[in-house]
Amino acid sequence: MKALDGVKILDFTHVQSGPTCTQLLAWFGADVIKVERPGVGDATRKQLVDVPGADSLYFTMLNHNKRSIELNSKNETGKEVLTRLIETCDVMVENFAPGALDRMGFTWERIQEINPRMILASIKGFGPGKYEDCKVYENVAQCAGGAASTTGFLGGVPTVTGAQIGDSGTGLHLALGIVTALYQRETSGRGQKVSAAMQDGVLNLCRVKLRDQQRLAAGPLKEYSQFGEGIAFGEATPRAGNDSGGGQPGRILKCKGWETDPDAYTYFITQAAVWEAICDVIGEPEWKTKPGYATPPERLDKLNEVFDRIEQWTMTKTKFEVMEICNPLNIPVGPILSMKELMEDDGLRETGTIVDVDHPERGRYVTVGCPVKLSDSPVEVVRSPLLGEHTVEVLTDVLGYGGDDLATVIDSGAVGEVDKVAAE
Ligand code: CAO
Repeated sequence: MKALDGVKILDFTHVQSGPTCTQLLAWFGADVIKVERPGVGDATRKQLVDVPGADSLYFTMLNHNKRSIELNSKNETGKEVLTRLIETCDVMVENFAPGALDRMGFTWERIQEINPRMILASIKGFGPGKYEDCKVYENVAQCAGGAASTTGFLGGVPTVTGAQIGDSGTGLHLALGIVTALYQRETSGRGQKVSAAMQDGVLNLCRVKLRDQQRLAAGPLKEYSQFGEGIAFGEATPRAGNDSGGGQPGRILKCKGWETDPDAYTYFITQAAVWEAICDVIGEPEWKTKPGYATPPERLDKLNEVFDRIEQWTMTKTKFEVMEICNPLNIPVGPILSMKELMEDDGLRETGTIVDVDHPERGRYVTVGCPVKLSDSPVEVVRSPLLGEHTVEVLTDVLGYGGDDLATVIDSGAVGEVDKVAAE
């Protein structure tokens, strides 16, 4: 038994934002049927290829637990099959460029006519307004949603983050919208349109930076390093390097081995509640009572001095030793972990967050499993489908095609090349 057992998803998504969303729904038990252009498929299948002839990791890591049907949605027979899929499914998810679904002839009005219980969930770059027609990729969303202007170091260029907050972040937002709409349908009996714009999703994740924008009106942001450095604030929330985004000052500090290991660093938070323990650990016990150091407000103009001193100590320890010493004292620290270290982390493997998957074309690879754990709906990560692997299965088992009907659809070319012998 899985949480979303019985829910059928018509997955018309591609690249990253939409597939992230439908992969989550598949992990929670929904039957996700990915509709792909015959002979081509999701463009990511052949992007950043590392094993010639095999689906790329970009595709496989975003499309687990789904079925794939090849279908030309611009061909008349293809449109008939798509119409039957809309009749049968509960949710249709898409992240085409603005207007693409309408141009196929499947407007929201038409979809409601076909199936009034259908939930149409869409990701676009921007919401309604002057940019609504624009195509958008990850980094554009990070720039337009406020992440880039607030990431990086003061005086440096705006910077994008490695976390895919525009694509995967918006996919997460959309997944919540979908299950919420499914829940409302239980009482309303109707479907609805669920929209998530990547700019909005990024801005939502940058909420604390909009908080700081408004706090600027009340004076300098004292927890930002630039305050202690005597650098005046401008009109907008500045880039704050690795300063903590909350009320407890924090920094990334060098650890033993930093000269040769680019990830020999720790994040160190000078949480007020454990200040005394920090003073003892770094060998500055007099700071516990010394005027100018004893309380958090007094320290705000001395953060560079305080963190320089803490760093003198962290540089004598590895990032894991810092963790071992500070954790029992309740001092919040965290090692900077590389992708290599994460991939080899036994704990993450035990919880199913890092998983090995076997694939017929590419062999074994590592992926990120479901990051949300439901105690009554365990997740088993199943490899991504090959292009059109389930075309006949979906036509027959899900849509009820058979005999001459099935032969007509296959011969029309609308569903790509299928093994006709097997289909019979
Ligand atoms: N059968 C026939 N045609 C199909 C099809 C199918 N099964 N699947 C897709 N197509 C067609 C679409 O109808 C569209 O045709 P038209 O341009 O004639 O309407 C065409 O394929 C291309 O679709 P697209 O415009 O969505 O794709 P693109 O590669 O040009 O743009 C992207 C990609 C991501 C920029 C755009 O889809 C977009 O802005 N999406 C919304 C925002 C988003 O999700 N961005 C994140 C992407 S992840 O970084």
